[in-house]
Amino acid sequence: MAAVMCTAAFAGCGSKKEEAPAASEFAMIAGTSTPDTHPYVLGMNKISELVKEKSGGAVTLDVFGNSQLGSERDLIEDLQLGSVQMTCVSTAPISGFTDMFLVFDLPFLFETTEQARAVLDSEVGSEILNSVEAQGLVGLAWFENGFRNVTNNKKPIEKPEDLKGMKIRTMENQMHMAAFQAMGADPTPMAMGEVFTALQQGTIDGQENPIPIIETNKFDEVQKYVSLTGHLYSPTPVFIAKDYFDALPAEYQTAVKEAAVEAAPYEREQIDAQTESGAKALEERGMQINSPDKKPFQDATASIYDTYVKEGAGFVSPDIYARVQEVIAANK
Ligand code: EAX
Repeated sequence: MAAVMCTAAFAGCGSKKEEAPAASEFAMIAGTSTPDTHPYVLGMNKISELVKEKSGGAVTLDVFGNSQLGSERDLIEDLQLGSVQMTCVSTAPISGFTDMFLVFDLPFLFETTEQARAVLDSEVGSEILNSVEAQGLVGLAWFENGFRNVTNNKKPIEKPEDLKGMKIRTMENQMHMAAFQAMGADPTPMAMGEVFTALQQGTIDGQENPIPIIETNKFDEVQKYVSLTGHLYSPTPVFIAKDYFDALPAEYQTAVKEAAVEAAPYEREQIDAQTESGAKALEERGMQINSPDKKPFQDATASIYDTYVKEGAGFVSPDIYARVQEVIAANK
C-alpha cells in the first residue's frame, strides 16, 4: 500500500521528482479508546505531524481511535507484543500492570487542573512516567483526560446517597470500584468500547468520565444527567513500545520524544476547550448539568486513603504519595 502511494506521488511530481517524499522508514501505528474528535486523537495526530516534520518524513504515525485496535488494556498489551507502537491511555487500567500510577486513583486528590498538571510536570511526575521500562514501555509525555463526572439516567446526583444502588460503570481499577462502593453505588468495571451499548440497553444506569469523553461519545443520546462530581482526575501517559523505541536510530528517538513533549500542551489545551464547549453542547442536546457540593463525596471516600496508601503490592507507595502532596501544597 505504502509503495503504491509512493509511486503515485512520484508520478504526480513530474520533473520535481527529487522533491517527492521518500517512503517512511519507520511507519508506526497508534491506538486510542476515544472518538476521532477527542483530544487524545487530536494530540496523537499532532505527534504524527511533528514527528514527520522532525524526521524529514522517515518516521510516520497513523492514529486509530474508537477502540478500533482494542481497549486501553489491550493497547498496553499490544505495545508489549509489538503489534502497535504507540498509545495514550488513562492511568487507571495501568493498575493491571504496575502500581506506580495508583496515586492518581485516590479520589479528590486534586482540587484544580493546575495542581494536577503541576504534579505531572514535576520530578515525581516524570519518575512515574518513566517507571514502565520493565513493562516493555517508554513513557514519552503526559497528556490529560481530566476530572471525571458521573452521568446517569435516573436523577441528578446531589449527594452520595443519590448513588445508592445505581449501577455505575467504572474503569477496570480496584480503587475506583472501592470509591464507588464507598459512595453507595454498585460499580461495574467495563472497557470503554462497551459502555454506550450497556447504557443504551440499561445493563448499567450510569458511568463516569470527563466532559470531553461524554460529549465526543454522544452519551447524551443515552443519558439524561451530568453531575460535576470531579471525584477523580485522569492523567494520560503517552507510551511507545520499548523494543521499537530502542531499535530506532538515536536521532529518530529524539524526534519521537520531542514530538510527544511538544504535543502535550496542545492536547491539554484541547481538553480545556472541549471541557467548556462540551458542557454547552451537552446542555443544548438536552442533558441536565448540576454542580453538587463535593465535601460529602470527599467524606464518603476518605477511607480509600486509609486502605490504599501503604507499602505493598496493589497499594499506593507512601513515598510517592508524600511527594505528590508536596507538589499539591506548593500549588494551593
Ligand atoms: O481514557 O475508559 C475510560 O473511561 C477513559 O476515561 C477513556 O476511555 C479515556
